Amino acid sequence: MRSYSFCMLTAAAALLVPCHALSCPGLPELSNIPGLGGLLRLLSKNSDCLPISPDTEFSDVLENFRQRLSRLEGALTLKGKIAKAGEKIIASNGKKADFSSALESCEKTGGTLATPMNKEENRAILGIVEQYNSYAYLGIKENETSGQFEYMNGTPLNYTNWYQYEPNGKGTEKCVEMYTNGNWNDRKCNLYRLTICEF
Ligand SMILES: *[C@@H]1O[C@H](CO)[C@@H](O)[C@H](O)[C@H]1NC(C)=O
Ligand SMILES: *[C@@H]1O[C@H](CO)[C@@H](O)[C@H](O)[C@H]1NC(C)=O
Ligand SMILES: [Ca+2]
Repeated sequence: MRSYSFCMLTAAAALLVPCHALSCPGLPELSNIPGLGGLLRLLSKNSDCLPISPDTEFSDVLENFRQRLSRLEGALTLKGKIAKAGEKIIASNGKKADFSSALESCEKTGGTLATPMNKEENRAILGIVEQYNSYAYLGIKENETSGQFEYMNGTPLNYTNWYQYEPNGKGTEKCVEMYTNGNWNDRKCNLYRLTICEF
């Protein structure tokens, strides 16, 4: 059972990501929120997300909605509940889970496990790790055949922040956790770690 605030975060995040991402799997659930379904459908038809419709009333509504989301985002950021890094929004449901359950709960809400691809994103994820004072799994896995760590879609890493002498698991530690200092450690996948998603 996902919390209401986590769903709202997902809804907010969905409106802040580019339109092409609006067809992601978690979104049908959002259509059940009164008023939001229609708005999302309208947004996704509009390739550049701008209210170019001559219907000014609708663009007023949209503008108002965007401003409210922006304030909501500000409030949540201030409380350390979400973090922003470029286009990414990083958020946690505060639950600890093994790697596959954590990944699943992120994907169910239209995101994926937080995957730091540069210093700024690593810093944003670390902010959530610090907030909950708990290690978290990252969206990075060891390739079964090559033994190299890679993103969930199989592409090679272009940024790493390993702790000294890591990774050291050599095939026995196929997942990656973030320490409370932001460094990474390869680790077994069946431990309980904070779920942090990106949207
Ligand atoms: C790695 O690639 C991603 C996506 O292309 C990009 O957002 C990120 O900034 C890159 N990281 C570095 C350290 O160049
Ligand atoms: C593992 O790496 C090999 C070669 O680098 C690649 O062909 C293969 O698709 C990767 N496997 C997975 C599961 O990503
Ligand atoms: Ca290790």
